[in-house]
Amino acid sequence: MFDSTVTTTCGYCGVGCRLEAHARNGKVASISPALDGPANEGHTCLKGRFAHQFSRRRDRLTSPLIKENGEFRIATWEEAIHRIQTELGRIKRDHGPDAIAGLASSRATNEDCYAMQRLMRAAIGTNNIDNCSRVCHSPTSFALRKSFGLSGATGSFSDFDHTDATILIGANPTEGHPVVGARIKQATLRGMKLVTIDPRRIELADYGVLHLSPRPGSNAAVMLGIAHVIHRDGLTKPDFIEARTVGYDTLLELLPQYTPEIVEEISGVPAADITKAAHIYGEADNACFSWGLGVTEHKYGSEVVQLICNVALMTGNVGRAGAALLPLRGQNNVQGSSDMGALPDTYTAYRSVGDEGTAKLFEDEWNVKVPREKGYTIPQMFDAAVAGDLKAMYIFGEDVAQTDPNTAHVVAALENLEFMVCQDIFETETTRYADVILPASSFLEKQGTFTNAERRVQLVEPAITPPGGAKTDFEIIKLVSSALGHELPWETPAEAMDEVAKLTPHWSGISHARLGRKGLQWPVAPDGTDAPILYEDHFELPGGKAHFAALPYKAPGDAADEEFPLILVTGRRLQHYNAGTMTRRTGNVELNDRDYIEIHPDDADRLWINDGDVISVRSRQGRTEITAQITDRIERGHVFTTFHFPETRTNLLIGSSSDVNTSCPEYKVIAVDVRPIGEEASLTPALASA
Ligand SMILES: Nc1nc2c(c(=O)[nH]1)N[C@H]1C(S)=C(S)[C@@H](COP(=O)(O)OP(=O)(O)OC[C@H]3O[C@@H](n4cnc5c(=O)[nH]c(N)nc54)[C@H](O)[C@@H]3O)O[C@H]1N2
Ligand SMILES: Nc1nc2c(c(=O)[nH]1)N[C@H]1C(S)=C(S)[C@@H](COP(=O)(O)OP(=O)(O)OC[C@H]3O[C@@H](n4cnc5c(=O)[nH]c(N)nc54)[C@H](O)[C@@H]3O)O[C@H]1N2
Ligand code: SF4
Ligand SMILES: [Mo]
Repeated sequence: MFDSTVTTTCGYCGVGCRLEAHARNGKVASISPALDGPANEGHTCLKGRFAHQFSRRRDRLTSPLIKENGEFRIATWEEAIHRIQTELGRIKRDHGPDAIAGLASSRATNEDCYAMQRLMRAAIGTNNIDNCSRVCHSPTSFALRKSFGLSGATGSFSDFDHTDATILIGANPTEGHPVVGARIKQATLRGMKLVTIDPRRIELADYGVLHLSPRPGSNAAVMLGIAHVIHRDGLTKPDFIEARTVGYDTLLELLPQYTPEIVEEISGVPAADITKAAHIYGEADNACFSWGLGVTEHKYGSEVVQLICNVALMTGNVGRAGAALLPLRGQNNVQGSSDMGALPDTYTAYRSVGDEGTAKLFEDEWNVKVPREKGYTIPQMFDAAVAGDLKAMYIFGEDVAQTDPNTAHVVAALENLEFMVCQDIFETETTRYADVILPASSFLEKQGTFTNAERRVQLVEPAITPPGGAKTDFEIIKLVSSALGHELPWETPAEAMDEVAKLTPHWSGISHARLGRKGLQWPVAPDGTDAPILYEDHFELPGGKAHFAALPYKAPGDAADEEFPLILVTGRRLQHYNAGTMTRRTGNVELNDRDYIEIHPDDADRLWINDGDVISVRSRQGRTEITAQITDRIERGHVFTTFHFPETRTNLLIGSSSDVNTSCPEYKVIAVDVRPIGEEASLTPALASA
């Protein structure tokens, strides 16, 4: 019935489901779950299983495009590469390498991202390279490194199968990570006590023993309140604290200020519920934490992750099966793109670009001089482009004009560049501003590896070939690098991974041949032993000890007032994926064909809004129009929407407030004014007002 079947890894979310992709007549005919996939154990969600028709859509990019007199025309690969060589060469000569910046795609493979950062560092000569983790879980990465040492989950999804209690905060896995969502449901049926913390009553709240609805941006107070009760009621593990941590005393000085009553005032969560949550977690033999963007995409997102780590350390819930911290990383390879050094301040495995030994290691391998100064983060790139300091960008697999905050600012930045290259599988909001568009390959058409949210490096295999004249990302990056004068010496992605293994201690035991059907969780020793559980006997910080962080609650960057009385939270829905370039081109669009904004029945009544009305949403930053959905899953005073459809331009509403340590945007707290259209007639249109 099928011409061929390959076992591969899903290219949507960070769960990393293993899939069997069946092809017929050069197309993907169907996809089924791999029964032995360690993260999915025979399950998938509707994206992994059914959302593959995008791969042969007529509007796939199948040849390079070059902009001439404002219009794109079809070009040959030679013309496109020549144009890139000439323009980037000129800009580097005239303005220096730091006038050029690149983005690596967290949707693409480790090998693609490793090649991209080498291109930027070795062929161009700049550390101006970043990836989508910046707007997603960079706060998680920062905090886990500060508290424990390594940038990754401390355990595996299987920890949910034998833990006694889990606090799930700021994540909605039945929509964002459905296979993990189902695993959490199963765990509750077996008796695991689940506490959900989310301003919205997410589906999993119905499976838990307790649901807390904090005001958006008040997670820090909730975590400090839980720590307060754990200490006050003697639920700590003093032996663990003594033997394996430092800094507890400073935390203790802070905790008296966070009684459950004070936390209730800040967060709106009843004091009794704070106490109850602390007891559920603190009394369990083994307990887990899991979190998502409701924690990270805030002004103090990285600090909240440190406060979560505190609670785990106080109770000794780290370094054992069933006692894990499991951030639900977003894109299929956002863990990997960062591990590969596609970041402005680190090489592979988060080793600093300023570290002489590390820089020398790469210089010797690549035979070029590399810069020691940190490069621009994504928001710094846009600021520099607006200021005229950044002249060119090479954007690989990221739709910044739709997904980054403050769309008007992003568009101004892209318009101000002298030259821009986009490498994608479709034309997007971002490719409009490109000078050259390079047609690339989706996860169904290439070979390499993705690293999931459990640090598991898994193989990706092509089920079909790239359409028309499209090439794999790996081939394209090699072509561009070579045109810029730096040959990437690998024939295959497997050879690129061998270079990573050679230069990266935690990856030294990884090779494509060794990954097999189940992958390996880094760190992997030279003999191939991997690490499902981190920190069993020491933390990866000086002295082997974990660090408590004494960080007080601080108010979020935006707040409701008379002019903007409601708080908008943005996030995701099951049927669509981020920019939606892929899922909007599949049957999923029949299930959900637009963004809509959730509003509580009382607010809707008060504002004269009916279910299904297209309403006006205005923030301090901009304005847009979205269809209303009336639901009591959301609290009074809050509204919720997504960013999956370009027509909505949700991110016109988002300002520039961001995490204090990592500049992850505050996508989750935006004060807005919402009203029926018509009352708005006198206001200026969206882009103009932004
Ligand atoms: N179907 C689908 N799946 C996806 C994606 C997709 O677009 N669609 N995207 C992928 C990506 S890139 C990512 S990063 C993940 C994201 O997965 P999640 O982290 O689950 O994503 P969100 O829906 O953005 O936000 C999670 C929850 O945070 C809550 N929240 C907001 N503010 C606060 C707060 O102050 N406190 C608390 N406690 N909660 C708050 C929101 O109400 C929301 O329910 O999903 C991945 N999977
Ligand atoms: N308002 C609001 N905005 C948000 C968020 C939010 O919660 N609220 N969440 C943020 C988060 S967590 C994230 S991760 C970002 C995601 O933002 P993006 O990274 O921009 O979104 P994606 O849809 O994941 O994909 C990016 C692009 O990669 C292309 N692509 C997919 N696969 C490949 C491939 O193999 N090769 C190439 N070359 N291209 C490929 C797609 O066509 C798409 O254009 O959005 C952020 N934006
Ligand atoms: S849960 Fe995530 S990895 Fe698994 S099939 Fe769905 S989108 Fe793919
Ligand atoms: Mo993400």
